[in-house]
Amino acid sequence: MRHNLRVNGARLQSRLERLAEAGARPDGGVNRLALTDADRDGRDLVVGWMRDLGLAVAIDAVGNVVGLRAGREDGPPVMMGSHIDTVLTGGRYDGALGVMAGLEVIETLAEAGCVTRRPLAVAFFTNEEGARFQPDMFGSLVFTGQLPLAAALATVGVDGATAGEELRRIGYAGDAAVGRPEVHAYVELHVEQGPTLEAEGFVIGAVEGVQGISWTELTISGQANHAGTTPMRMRHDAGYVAAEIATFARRLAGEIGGHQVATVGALTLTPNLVNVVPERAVMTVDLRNTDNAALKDAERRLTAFAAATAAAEGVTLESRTLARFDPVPFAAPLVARVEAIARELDLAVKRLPSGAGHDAQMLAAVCPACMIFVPSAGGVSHNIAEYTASDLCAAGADVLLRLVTELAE
Ligand code: HGY
Ligand code: MN
Ligand code: MN
Ligand code: MN
Repeated sequence: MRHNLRVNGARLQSRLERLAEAGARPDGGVNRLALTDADRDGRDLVVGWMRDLGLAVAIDAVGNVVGLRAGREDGPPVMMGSHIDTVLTGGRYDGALGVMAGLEVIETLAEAGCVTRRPLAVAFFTNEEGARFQPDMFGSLVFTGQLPLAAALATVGVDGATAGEELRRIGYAGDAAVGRPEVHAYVELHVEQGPTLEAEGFVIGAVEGVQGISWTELTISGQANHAGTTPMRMRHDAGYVAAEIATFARRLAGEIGGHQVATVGALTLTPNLVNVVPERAVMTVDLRNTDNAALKDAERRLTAFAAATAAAEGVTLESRTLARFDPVPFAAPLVARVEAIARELDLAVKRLPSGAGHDAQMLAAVCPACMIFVPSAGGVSHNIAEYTASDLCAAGADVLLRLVTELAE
């Protein structure tokens, strides 16, 4: 369907602001950790908007929510979506933009009296962030048959809560009868969360794929001892080994170069007291690279260093994989259409990989999938200062509108 429709940027902005009130932090950020009360408040708000737009809302047994708009014909929908859960120090765009833009596309088409041949859907997937429950993206993993439902429901979060119980507690345990619907194609609008588009003066990112992601939890067990009386040669200092591993990870990323990144985001010492040699350290290591071979090399080198350092200090080391995803390419014809549509709309567009994980990488296993990026101010995300100007959000939503109406004919 050829059209010159444009979204209503002010309405899109207003929904983004309204959703940001669910889990609003006093410092202006957003904290909607998966399956918390704030997540429930956000879910209730979005489901209400879906119903106001006349969408048929289905909630599956892992809490994924899909709003469906009938087409002129039946059949698998063209789906837009993302997530509405956030990290603890989140902003108002990561995930939310893709879902709010999907609603805006539906409303723009409804106002214009346009009914596409194929049905359209707007979805948000449970626990994209993985900040509370790992692995991340377990909602879209279940939705695409890549993780058993039981495994997701049994997941125990960093706070000791069980995902299945939390889903029931917030009223989103859904309906086991809601299976895994077929999807004709999936398009996700998302903020870049990195510096490239803004730094190079582009408005739209035609995302070629998502880099590989490796999340590991290391538990280091040594011996608590007196900080003053214990000679250095007699220590089994779990905190020291954790610090060595963190420093090694940082150096390793520099040595490997390219897109390699390494992050020790969580580190807990026990007993965490000024005058006690730490007996235990629990830490996470996040390694990513667009090049899977290089990522595997980084994993091997980090594992070897951690084992050698632990042995030398006389501490034990246990390793647990929290998530491991190979790089995922998006459908080349769709990436090309994102690029071409951006140009038709006179929006400067650049092809680039995604540094962050996204639900689109899971949908890519079951249908042609792609992503549209818009710039992040200062390249900042997973930070309360996350910001993307409303005209850039609207530009991304215009590309989404045009692409999905094309795919739905
Ligand atoms: O970590 C990620 O890339 C995503 O935000 N869950
Ligand atoms: Mn996201
Ligand atoms: Mn995120
Ligand atoms: Mn993400």
